[in-house]
Amino acid sequence: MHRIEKSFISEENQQYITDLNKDFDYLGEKLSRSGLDIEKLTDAAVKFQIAVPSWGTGTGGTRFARFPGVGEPRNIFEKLEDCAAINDLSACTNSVSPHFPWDKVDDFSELKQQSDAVGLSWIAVNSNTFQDQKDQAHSYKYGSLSHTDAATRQQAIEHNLDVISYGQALGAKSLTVWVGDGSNHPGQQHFQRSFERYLESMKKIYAELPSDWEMHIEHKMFEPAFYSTVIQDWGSNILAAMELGPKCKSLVDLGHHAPNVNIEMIVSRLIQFKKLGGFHFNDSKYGDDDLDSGSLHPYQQFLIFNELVDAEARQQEGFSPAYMLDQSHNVTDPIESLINSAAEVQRSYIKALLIDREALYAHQTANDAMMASSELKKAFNLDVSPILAMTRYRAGGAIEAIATYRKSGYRQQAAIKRPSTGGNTSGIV
Ligand code: LRH
Ligand code: MN
Ligand code: MN
Repeated sequence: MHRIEKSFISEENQQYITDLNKDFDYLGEKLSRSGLDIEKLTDAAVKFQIAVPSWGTGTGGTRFARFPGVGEPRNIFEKLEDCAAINDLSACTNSVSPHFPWDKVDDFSELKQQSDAVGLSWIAVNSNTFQDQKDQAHSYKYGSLSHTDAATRQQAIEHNLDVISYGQALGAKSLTVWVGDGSNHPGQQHFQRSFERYLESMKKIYAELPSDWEMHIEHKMFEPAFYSTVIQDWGSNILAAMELGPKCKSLVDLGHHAPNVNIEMIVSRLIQFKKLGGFHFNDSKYGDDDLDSGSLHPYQQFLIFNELVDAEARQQEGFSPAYMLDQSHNVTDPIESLINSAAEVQRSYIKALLIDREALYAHQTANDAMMASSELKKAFNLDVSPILAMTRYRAGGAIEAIATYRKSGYRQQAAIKRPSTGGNTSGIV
């Protein structure tokens, strides 16, 4: 497996470290005036990790076209290789979330060995019953876990059970279920009956969940179904999660809501009822655009982290969400987008740690809207880049991750080693 040498990264860091030390010290001094300890914040940033989606390492595409980049990974081992490069540089992406059967694996122990060797673990295995696979007995055209036909539902249930066993072989601890089930025409589907069938199928999967696993349900408002979806929103999601039991929680993909929906408030509700399972981070302008995290709405992302940090500070029971990226990269090098996006999510976390919670609570109690929102803005407006860069440096990553990646020639070498197959290796159509 090709790695970006540690020695290369540390040599590159040499040209930036003097300036970084100055910026870090200056920021440390500034923060200390507000009673904040930059070392504590840096320790928190070092601990913050977000998983990379295996499917994000290839160029995405739309239903109109896909424009493949050079040196794209052609299989799960090459995707793992790219994930290692992302983690080596970003130092905050130490796990991978695989998707089956997009990730075809003949020998799980070999894959596990390789991931152990590069210091990556596997979390949240994803099932796929939203597409038909070659040689599949029953089609998912009219749904999977909620299909009107029992044999089709059974096939979808068995696939999820297979995915759990793949996850066990890799040491994963949760199953994420997103179904495309829904309808395109009013009247096409009986809303209650389809939800009942979905719940009945999910109960069978839940019953087989290993005792130390969680099951995460992902809701999505539309696409591929354009009139209704069975798990349309967080309401249907939490109802299903409550019906299934304590090991079932909701997963929030930021792109799966109507524009302008108050996602941070959804997050707060899920936390309150111990139902926040995890996130698929991305950004969006219109729908499930899967744009780079923080590229459009960094304030919204920060407000979500305000809720998360609040729950962390209050040590809320049942709070341990899994953080993952879920993006589609159409015009950028996926490795660069994933490095950058991971850092943008980490940035939101660190900024949320700057909020003076006691002051905020006091403004809330006093109904002082101006001061309460100013408290948030004060944290958001502070540039914490030196903390992020120092975190990478101390954890063995690259101070200037994108510049170092480009200079390493990783993509050029991948282009030689991985000649294009012309096919779609990311699995995204
Ligand atoms: C659906 C989704 C879900 C899938 C992934 C590829 O839009 O967000 O998480 O598994 O995209
Ligand atoms: Mn998703
Ligand atoms: Mn999506």
